[in-house]
Amino acid sequence: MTNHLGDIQKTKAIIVFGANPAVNHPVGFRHFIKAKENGAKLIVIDPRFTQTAARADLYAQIRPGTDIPFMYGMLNIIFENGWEDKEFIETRVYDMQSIKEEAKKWTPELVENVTGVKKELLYEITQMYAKNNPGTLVWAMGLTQHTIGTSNTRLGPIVQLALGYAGKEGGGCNILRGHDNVQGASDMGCLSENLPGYYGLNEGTWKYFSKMWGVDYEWMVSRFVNKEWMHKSGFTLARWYAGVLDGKNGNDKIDNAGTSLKALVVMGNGITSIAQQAKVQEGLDNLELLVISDPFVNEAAIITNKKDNIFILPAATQYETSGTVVATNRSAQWRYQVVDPLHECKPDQEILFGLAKRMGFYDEYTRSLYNGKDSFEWPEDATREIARIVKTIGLTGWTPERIKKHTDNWDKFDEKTLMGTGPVEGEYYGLPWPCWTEDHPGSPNLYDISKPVMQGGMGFRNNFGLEHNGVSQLAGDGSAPLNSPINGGYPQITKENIETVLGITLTDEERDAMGPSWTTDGSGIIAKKCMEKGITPYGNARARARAWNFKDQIPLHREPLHTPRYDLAQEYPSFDDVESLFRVETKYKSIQLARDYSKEFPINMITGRLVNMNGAGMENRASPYLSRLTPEMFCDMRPELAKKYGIKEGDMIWIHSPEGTKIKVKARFTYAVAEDMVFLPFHFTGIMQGVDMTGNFPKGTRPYAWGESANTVTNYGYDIFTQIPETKGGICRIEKA
Ligand SMILES: Nc1nc2c(c(=O)[nH]1)N[C@H]1C(S)=C(S)[C@@H](COP(=O)(O)OP(=O)(O)OC[C@H]3O[C@@H](n4cnc5c(=O)[nH]c(N)nc54)[C@H](O)[C@@H]3O)O[C@H]1N2
Ligand SMILES: Nc1nc2c(c(=O)[nH]1)N[C@H]1C(S)=C(S)[C@@H](COP(=O)(O)OP(=O)(O)OC[C@H]3O[C@@H](n4cnc5c(=O)[nH]c(N)nc54)[C@H](O)[C@@H]3O)O[C@H]1N2
Ligand SMILES: [Mo]
Repeated sequence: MTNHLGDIQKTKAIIVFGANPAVNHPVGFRHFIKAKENGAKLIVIDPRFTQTAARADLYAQIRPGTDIPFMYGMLNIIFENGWEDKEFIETRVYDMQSIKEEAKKWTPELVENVTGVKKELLYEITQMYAKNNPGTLVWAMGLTQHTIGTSNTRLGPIVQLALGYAGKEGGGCNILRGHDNVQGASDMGCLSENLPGYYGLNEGTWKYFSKMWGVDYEWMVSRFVNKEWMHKSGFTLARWYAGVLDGKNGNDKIDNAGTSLKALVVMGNGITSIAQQAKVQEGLDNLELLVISDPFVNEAAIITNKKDNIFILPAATQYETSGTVVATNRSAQWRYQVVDPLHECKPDQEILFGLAKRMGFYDEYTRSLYNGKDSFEWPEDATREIARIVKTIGLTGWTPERIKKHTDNWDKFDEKTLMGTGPVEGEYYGLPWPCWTEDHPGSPNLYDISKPVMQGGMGFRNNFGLEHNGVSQLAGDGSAPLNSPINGGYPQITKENIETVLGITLTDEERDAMGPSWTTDGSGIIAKKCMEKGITPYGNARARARAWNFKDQIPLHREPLHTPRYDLAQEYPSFDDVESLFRVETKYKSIQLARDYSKEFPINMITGRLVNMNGAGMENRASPYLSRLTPEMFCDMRPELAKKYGIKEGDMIWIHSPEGTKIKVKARFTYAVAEDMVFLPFHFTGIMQGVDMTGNFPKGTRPYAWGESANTVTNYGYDIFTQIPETKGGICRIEKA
């Protein structure tokens, strides 16, 4: 999220692509409603007429997976009418021209054909959005869960750049994050392709982290098969089972240093929430060891036929432990323990410490927490460690004391600006990152040059060199943060260029202590010097509309792997298959173009959320009150569609997927979905393709609701960059059970 929820109150227009905050972020949605009360327009683009859409001024029922044509359609109209922000593009963007050329192809007629949205409505939406300045662009899972999810999430910001809505109060990209602390979890390196703070896996970063963790780099190397494997991404959560199945029985091949996975340790994930549940079940069945650390009976243990070597460790909940969490807008909060861990529960860190002890690396694991002292204080010393090491996103100004003070005084911050008063005056709530130094107030809105750096201002990051093909990557004149000593762009700050760029002279001591660049400067001197001068350590560059290191340099439309429009799949085919993506063979074109699946599977299928359930749903289905609202798994469809198949409301139906899997669910009628579409919530499990597995629950632990999992029939398909499953673009066939 570049801005924050309260900032949405300052906008003039909100365009929502594939998010349903009225249901999934109901507290955050209050700010949308307040914005509307202030006169802002709300536009919703969603294949379903959701509760959010019900509040919209304009709503477009888009065909799943066609947001790129829709956005190019908007850009086409914007450029045709000269509604773009020419100065912004001139000084702060690299290569909008390529986008303009692609947008020309997407005439309103073509967009209507591909997306199903009438060209008059497209025009009306574009005009409303472009004429109400600034507008904010909001998205969530409706954009990401596609084979082209990454391209979707690049084109949204490009719309903002074209209109000059980036880096502005009331503008920006407000991406609504999911779980409590999911922002913090990804910041901390819970992804398989990076170290904490999004540091890439290369020798330089491993050496930096080894040094900062106080462990020998060679020891770190010794933990891997060899050095080469230190630089490779791991498996993703979405496809761990492929690591177990090891290419056998027609499963995707793996590239895992010649071995397959034998054991799975799960901490805080449902497992039943990932796509391809029939494969997940096969993966679970073939494990030698399954360890689940969870406050609830995680249903991964229930849906497997495995009879032994399954252990459920009772993890404590958030109420039984403390530490920092990071909100969707990058603000930290201190979470205080409410009660001691109940019964034999243990907080996650104690379980991890125990694991490290038994695996023989507890000393190395905790050394940096000690940081030279005799003992460490949990979790305060963990926060200090993070602040010492993570420069890239600017966690360097966080201290437990500062964060606690913010949490303790949270009533003294303004919700629209995040600015504090009284004891917290001059600081933004939760020190939203980047918070460069202990004197820095945090950054409420990213890339905002209307503020000085010491008040949260900054340009775009210089991360891709100084020039590309002879074109400067640095920002143009007049585009530096307010009061900057430099008028235009500047490079990211290194030991080598700091004196020239900042116009300072270092002492010998400073030079000796300083790391090679702002990202690996353990001494913190680079950040400190930059703050004194009002310079952003990461430089001031152009946002790239064309990213030359991506498969698609500019975002391109590619049809979902399983599309109801085979004609369009031939015109806008998916990617070539990839031999190893996060260690697993990942198929695209070979599946998409194998045959026209839509003849047999003519119905669009999308999945999503219910207000009373969360994620895999075990937590909520263990509550009789929440379960009562949706006591069983169902499928939303229009009565017109149901009639074609002789289905009446409340009938049980089979839903079949192109993979040959099926689920038996209850039909529920609604007019919220299009006539050729069904919608499935993904919060249920316990029944696998008609087989009730709930007898596997230990006595007295069966939840109050269970059913088939939508993810048994979600279709194969993974984003080419992140490997997120294509759970929002698939097809199916239905029949009365
Ligand atoms: N009650 C509740 N709240 C939650 C959660 C929960 O499980 N329950 N989960 C949390 C988590 S982890 C997350 S990530 C967020 C997710 O929050 P959202 O992203 O809002 O959740 P979804 O309902 O999965 O999907 C949003 C919308 O995308 C639409 N959509 C599907 N395909 C497309 C498409 O191709 N294009 C467009 N434009 N729209 C499409 C769907 O119809 C749906 O209305 O919610 C969080 N909040
Ligand atoms: N078809 C389809 N599938 C989807 C999606 C979709 O839209 N459609 N959305 C996807 C998205 S965005 C997400 S985020 C996932 C969500 O899916 P999951 O991450 O599986 O969702 P949760 O049910 O929140 O799982 C959290 C687990 O952690 C446990 N837990 C809670 N607190 C703690 C704790 O303090 N410590 C430990 N160790 N465990 C704890 C809970 O009991 C629960 O079992 O689903 C994904 N799957
Ligand atoms: Mo999520």
